[in-house]
Amino acid sequence: MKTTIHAVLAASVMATALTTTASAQTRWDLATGYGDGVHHTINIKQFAEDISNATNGALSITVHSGASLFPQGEIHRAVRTGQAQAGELFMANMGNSNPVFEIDNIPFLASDWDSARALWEVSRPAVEAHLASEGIRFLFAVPWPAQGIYSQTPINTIEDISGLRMRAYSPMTTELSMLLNASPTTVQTPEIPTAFSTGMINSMVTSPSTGVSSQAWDFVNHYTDVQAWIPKNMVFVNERAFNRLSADVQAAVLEAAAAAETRGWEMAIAEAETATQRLADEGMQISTPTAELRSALEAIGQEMGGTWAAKAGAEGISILEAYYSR
Ligand code: PCA
Repeated sequence: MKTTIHAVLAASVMATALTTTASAQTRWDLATGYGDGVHHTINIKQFAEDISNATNGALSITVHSGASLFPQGEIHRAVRTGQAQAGELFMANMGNSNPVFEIDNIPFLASDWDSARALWEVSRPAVEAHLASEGIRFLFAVPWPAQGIYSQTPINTIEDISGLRMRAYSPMTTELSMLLNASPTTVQTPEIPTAFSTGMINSMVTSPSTGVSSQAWDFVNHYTDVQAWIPKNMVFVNERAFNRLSADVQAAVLEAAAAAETRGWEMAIAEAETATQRLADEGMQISTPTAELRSALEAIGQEMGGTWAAKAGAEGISILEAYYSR
């Protein structure tokens, strides 16, 4: 009889232990608007896998790519309200919350990798603080390769852009397009092929990565590699969801985030070359901008920088000062 009671007790203790282990397993959904082929999504999937391995599965993150859980325009709200625990967003898409998120969309402010890193270093604390004020914890940011112009005809001067129906992906690209006397239409990456094939757009400014993922060669023949700016995507998590994790799991998330940021920058740098080569292999004409085009675009960049600084106020000015005095 005694043994039986012991056996029953042991069994119930074990059952409790198992339940505890099972309930310690947390599942997060991570929403992104970008497809599986781009380096951002590949990197995020690796991030999720690193966390699962480091925590023995205590935190498992499902990556919902290609806007399959939320469209790009809803990811910020979804993470803020906890409908999705985590998300990835093009940083400048949060320009309505604060202009600081748009700093990496100013043409020619930081258009090589070293400058982009320096700009990120000085703007990161403000980005983190603004997200924190909304109950969102920043995890990591990864760039796109520098942005160039896709068009059906060669772009030698700024006048060649005038009148084009140009895709925009953010308020800053809309502003740029208007300053170029083109007509902007906002189109998210999954809709690029349809926007071209229906004639809604006949040109765009984006990276070689997005040119490849949208198979730009089906619609345009020219890529002018102006390297105008290096924008970033950021990955973030609802702060309450993060706080519910044990200290060990939190540490694993932060460690995987730091690794993802380092890896993501390396992937973007490699991608700038391989994706540009792919555009050429698919028959596109790749050209560097003429001096005339470059200086006209730089003048527009200056103007946009001034508009941005006026919007961003003291915080923006101090970030720019820190950037210029590096
Ligand atoms: N690709 C994204 C953002 C910047 C980029 O290179 C897009 O075109 O929407």
